Amino acid sequence: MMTDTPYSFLLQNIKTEPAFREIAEKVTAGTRISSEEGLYLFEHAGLGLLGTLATLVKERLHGKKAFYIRNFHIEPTNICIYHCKFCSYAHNKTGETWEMSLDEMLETVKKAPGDMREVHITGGVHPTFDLEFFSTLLQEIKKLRPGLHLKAYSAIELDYMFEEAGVSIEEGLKILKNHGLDSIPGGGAEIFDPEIRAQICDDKAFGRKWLEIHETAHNLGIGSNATMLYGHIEKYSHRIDHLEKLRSLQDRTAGFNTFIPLKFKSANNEMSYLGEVNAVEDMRNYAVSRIFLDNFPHIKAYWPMIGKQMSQLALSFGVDDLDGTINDTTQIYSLAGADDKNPVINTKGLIKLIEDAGYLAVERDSWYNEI
Ligand code: V47
Ligand code: SF4
Repeated sequence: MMTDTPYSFLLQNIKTEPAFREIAEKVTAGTRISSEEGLYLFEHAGLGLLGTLATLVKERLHGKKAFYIRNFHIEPTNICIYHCKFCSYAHNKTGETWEMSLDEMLETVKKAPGDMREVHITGGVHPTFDLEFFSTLLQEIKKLRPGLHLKAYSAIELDYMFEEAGVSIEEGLKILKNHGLDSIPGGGAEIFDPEIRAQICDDKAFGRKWLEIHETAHNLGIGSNATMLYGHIEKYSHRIDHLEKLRSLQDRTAGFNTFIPLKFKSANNEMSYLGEVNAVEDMRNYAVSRIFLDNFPHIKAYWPMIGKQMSQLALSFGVDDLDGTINDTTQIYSLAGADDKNPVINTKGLIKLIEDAGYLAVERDSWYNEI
């Protein structure tokens, strides 16, 4: 018998094959689904069923709340030693090269409105921006704005920084933590499967290194986010493998704050010929992620990537967080053809976006404490 929830009636009336009923019963009862069941959902489930199940999971955790944060970005450089085929941002793709000095980055911090709670720092992997430079950056920002949460450097940037400095992951992370690092963003995860990774980003850190860096961070009390780049050459089985690896790491550490699916955007890169998956696939992907990652407290739709309207829709497919009040300093997606060419939104705009979609806008800090 299906557990009684506001969705029981709906679920009982979905005319489905037994496999769907079994999965629906598990999700309704709060029982974890297996990788095989996750794959089955990806391969066979329709949007209606996925939306219903994902909403059930999301509302059990957060009710009608949808979170946002006041944050801004610093992208130190677009110079990158790597050659990811999906990237439209690095200097070897755009033909333009830029790097920010320490003073310029500190100037950005000084100019940021006083109510900002978080700065997200990430960019290309510059050959000479080293551990000392990035430690100093953190320290100087903390001096200027002690209350600002520093979410900085993807595992790919960290891997290069630590290798060059000749320190272990643990030593490197301890140094950065002592200089003010609060958490690590989710970038660089792409797809963990080695065969797919070899075809889309063959020269940067392996998936297992990404996982090792995040696990070590969690063990040192540094929280982090996780991402997955989807909608290119990967198959559903690779997505499930990726989600399964994140779920088991989260079982060990509980250190991930949120999961952010990143839709492959096809403009101006070596994988443009693939085009992009449609909005239905985006919503299915959010929903399966929400259902499968039962130990992740939050699922984030990064609105500069899918656009404001699709972000509103995503709130009905398992998403509970729309990231933040980004200014136009982030270029990763605008260069790759994001729907939003000028990703700027203020707090009022973000609240309206959420409320117009029928949800309750809740401001959060970087640890998802409600403000
Ligand atoms: O790792 C690069 C992705 C990531 C493309 O932690 C692309 O809160 C799609 O990780 N199409 C960096 N994606 C950005 C990132 C991120 C974003 C928002 C929030 C957080 C967080 C982290 O951007 C890269 C790569 O996976 N990316 N090029 C592209 N053409
Ligand atoms: Fe460099 Fe990141 Fe672009 Fe890869 S995705 S080439 S690591 S900037």
